Amino acid sequence: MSDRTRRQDQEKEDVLTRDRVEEPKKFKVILLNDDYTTMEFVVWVLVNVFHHTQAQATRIMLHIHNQGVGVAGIYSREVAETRVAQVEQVAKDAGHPLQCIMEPE
Ligand code: TYC
Repeated sequence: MSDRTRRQDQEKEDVLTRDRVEEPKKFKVILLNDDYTTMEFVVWVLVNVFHHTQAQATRIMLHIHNQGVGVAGIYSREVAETRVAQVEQVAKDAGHPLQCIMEPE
């Protein structure tokens, strides 16, 4: 390969690297298990805040109950922040200690 071809190849690669579009960051919204929040309320949250079906919500709730934590959904930063705030609000209103956090995917 000539020096010129090598240089052209390198320049093409530099442009590809420079112009690569980053994937927007995603965040996991995670529910934590506790001994006091009712299973029924957690399923209600998963249906009404995270829009899971009743069957999927029940599976996720049981996973959290058995494993200690579970992912309710994966969203953009803004949507994840909104979901966390919604869970905190409905849990507070209902008098449940349910904890919800977000973390980078
Ligand atoms: N462990 C709770 C109970 O036995 C149920 C529960 C499930 C609580 C999931 C929180 O994120 C949670 N009543």
